[in-house]
Amino acid sequence: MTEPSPADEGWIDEHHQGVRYGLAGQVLVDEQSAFQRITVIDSERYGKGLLLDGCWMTAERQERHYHESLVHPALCSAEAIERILVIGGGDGGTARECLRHAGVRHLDMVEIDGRVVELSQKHLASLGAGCWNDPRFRLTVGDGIAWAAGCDDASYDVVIVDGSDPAGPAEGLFNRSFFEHCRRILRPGGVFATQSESPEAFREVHIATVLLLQEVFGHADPLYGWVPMYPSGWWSWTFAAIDGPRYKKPDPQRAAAIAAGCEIWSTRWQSGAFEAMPASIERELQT
Ligand code: SPD
Repeated sequence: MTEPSPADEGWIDEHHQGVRYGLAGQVLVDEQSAFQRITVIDSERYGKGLLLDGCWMTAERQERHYHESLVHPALCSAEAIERILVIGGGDGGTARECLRHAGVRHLDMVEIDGRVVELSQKHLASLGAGCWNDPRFRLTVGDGIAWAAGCDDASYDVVIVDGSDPAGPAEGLFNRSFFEHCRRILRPGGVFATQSESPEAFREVHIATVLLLQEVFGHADPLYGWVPMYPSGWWSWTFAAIDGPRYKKPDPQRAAAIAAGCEIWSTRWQSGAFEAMPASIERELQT
């Protein structure tokens, strides 16, 4: 999928299918953890950024495109939002956005690589911001797939998967048995959300993920937006629920409470983003 992020005369690139997606900047940290290669960079355009196994994960001045899109359609639409599970999300951005919702009472974040958390806390502190010390937040460094398999039925109101691409430690975050556990551990009226790759640069994975979620949950729809540093820049997040596409109907009070603090997400943006399905993907999802 990609070469490990070579620093090439002041450029840091993700290589994907013969295309380079790069930022001008310098490498601050480049190390191998027990799970993956972790690279932290400082770029001119987007500030400090993180790559895992040579693939862009996030950057200080671009992360809101990704985290607001993943979190708010789910947190604004689940029947209740008292108990939240985030699988992955070691940079803290997803937890931070969840905890902006006053209705959240407890958030478990299960991240497989503790080194990603440590380096994010040190170099990308604005991503997690106050989440690390929020009394509602509990971090477990461990395997999110095993965590979901070990939970009681109906444990969470919202389950969010913030993993990397389906290779290495994140591979199991795209398969049927994992999704079935996510469905099982959702409370009635709950919502599931996952990043579901690019409809252009990861087209097959994207389509397979949406179809599988539709089969497992009964209702699942992708929302399309942009993360300019990712392959193709065009990205998707897919939401699923058992009792109907409730993720398309944000609660007006919850939406109003967070709207002013959002850079990308709004109810208007969200309705357009659910509608912005490319025609050929729509045909493929219908066959
Ligand atoms: N190709 C990149 C997919 C990355 C998804 N996760 C990003 C982590 C941000 N919290």
